[in-house]
Amino acid sequence: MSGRLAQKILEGDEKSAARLISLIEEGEQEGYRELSLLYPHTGKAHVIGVTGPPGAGKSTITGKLAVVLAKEGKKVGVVAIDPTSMQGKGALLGDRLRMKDAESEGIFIRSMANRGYSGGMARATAGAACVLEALGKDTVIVESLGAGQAEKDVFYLCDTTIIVFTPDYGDEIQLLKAGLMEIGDIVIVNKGDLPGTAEAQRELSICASTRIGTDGWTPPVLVTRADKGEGLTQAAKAINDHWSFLGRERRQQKRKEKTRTFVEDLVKEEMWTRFSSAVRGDKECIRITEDAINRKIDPYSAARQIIEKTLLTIKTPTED
Ligand SMILES: Nc1nc2c(ncn2[C@@H]2O[C@H](COP(=O)(O)OP(=O)(O)OP(=O)(O)O)[C@@H](O)[C@H]2O)c(=O)[nH]1
Ligand SMILES: [Mg+2]
Repeated sequence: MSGRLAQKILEGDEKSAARLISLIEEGEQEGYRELSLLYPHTGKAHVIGVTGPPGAGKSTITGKLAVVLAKEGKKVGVVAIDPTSMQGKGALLGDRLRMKDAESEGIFIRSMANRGYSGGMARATAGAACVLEALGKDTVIVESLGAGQAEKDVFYLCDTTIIVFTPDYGDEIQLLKAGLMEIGDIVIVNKGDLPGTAEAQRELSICASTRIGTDGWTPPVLVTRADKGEGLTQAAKAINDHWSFLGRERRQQKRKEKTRTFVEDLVKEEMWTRFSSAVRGDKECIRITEDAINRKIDPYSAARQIIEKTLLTIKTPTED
């Protein structure tokens, strides 16, 4: 175990932090070894999630909020999961552009690719947040598209989650809205310059007041005009209020539950990875599946036979 990167990160070296995040993103075992050395140094930072539908203004809000919070004296780091980064570097540059104020303030920003796999994203994001904290950040903002379960998993890791909507969301977003409202601690109606803003705020306030799984916190519904930087001081205040509301006890409780879920998810993910690599190309497993296709056996028995056969042969992946 080298620990060289970990050591440099703890000394505040940003290049090493960027390097380690890349290793984690690529799923390299070496990255996880370094991360394990950082983990004991973390757990105190305020992790803030910013989510919502595509184009709602998440990056603009994230960049401007980062600046407001930094001006309050916080040490801010940003992780942005880019929904379109699979198409190349353009989108990452787009994020850069939207967060240029933050970047010029010296705020550490890291864009990560959304590789389209579930679970892996939460794993990489949690890792990146941990690296930023080890680097000395006390406030970490995570931006991600709030669409599928994988994206939602990312927010299991946040202390405060902000949901960004716009006044022009259509009916198709109703379900998404309901799902997102469950995890939101602060709701923002961005693009307050568009018609329908007051109505959207009213409607979302009703949703917020009936939030499921209520912990005594009613999510405030704020209006912003992020491109002009309007409303972000209030948003920062809401973030600070929520942090105070959580206090030590609620925060610990929330993290306890989230860490438990996260560990379970990692077990599921890793089990599945190991299981599928054991099954892949295995002649007997292929034969069992074919028997099910030809109705020689039923699919339930086929699945059981494959599991029983494979469990004995699953190996620990080699470290390098
Ligand atoms: N009219 C208006 N446009 C805004 C406002 N805030 C952001 N925008 C614009 O909306 C567009 C999308 O903003 P982003 O910040 O990239 O939105 P996003 O949610 O991060 O987008 P994705 O990450 O691609 O889902 C950009 O062109 C912004 O300039 C606003 O308050 N009003
Ligand atoms: Mg964005």
